[in-house]
Amino acid sequence: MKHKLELIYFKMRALAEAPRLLMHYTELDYDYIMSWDYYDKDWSEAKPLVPFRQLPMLVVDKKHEICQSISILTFIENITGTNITDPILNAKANAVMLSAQELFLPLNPTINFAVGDRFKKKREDMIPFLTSRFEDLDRALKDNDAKFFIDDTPHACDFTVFHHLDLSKLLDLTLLNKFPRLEKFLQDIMSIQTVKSYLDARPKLVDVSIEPKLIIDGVAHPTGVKKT
Ligand SMILES: N[C@@H](CCC(=O)N[C@@H](CS)C(=O)NCC(=O)O)C(=O)O
Repeated sequence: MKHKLELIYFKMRALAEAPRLLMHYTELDYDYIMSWDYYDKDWSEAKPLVPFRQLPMLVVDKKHEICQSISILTFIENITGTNITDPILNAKANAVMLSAQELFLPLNPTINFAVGDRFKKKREDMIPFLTSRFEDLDRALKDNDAKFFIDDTPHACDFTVFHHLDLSKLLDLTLLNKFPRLEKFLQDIMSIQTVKSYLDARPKLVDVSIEPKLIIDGVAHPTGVKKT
């Protein structure tokens, strides 16, 4: 059954990214809608209307509101048949996904919003944590001996890892140098044609640490929850 899918979010490269990557990989049609266009309200007024008062949210068939990025990913896997049915492998995939998701804070807000000395301080503070988590992810890939974290096709956990590793390059381009297996993983994801097309077309995130902006349809918009 084909569903109508509307992904509601903001001007940020953060938690909507893995769901978008998975939807492009599985070639699912969806509309990406800014919260102010969906609700026709500022975020402060829209927030109380969202079931868990944060975004992203996936609206299915104009009726079902699915919050929490991981629930959105799980739903997409289930409707596209890319879910992992083996309970052990499914649990292992979840461990990878949740371990990557823990990188959200402080990585994503720092890249999308922090500037100047605040950016530098946050970068310095988080590098030990990022490095240690990268070691774990690197080991998980090596131990697994497959192209991706579970097998030779990417799943939600792979796109979650991809998003955070990819974002870390905007924090410090050299961070992943010590992890050639993770770099290879990034290349393998980026070389999937449907994913590559999305990555090439998505809004570019520029002026990180100075005045972060997304280039949407050729226009630079400050990152954030406000209509510009
Ligand atoms: N655990 C949630 C976190 C969602 C979240 O932190 N959303 C942020 C943007 S990335 C948000 O809605 N910020 C606006 C607010 O909290 O008012 C998920 O994975 O979806």
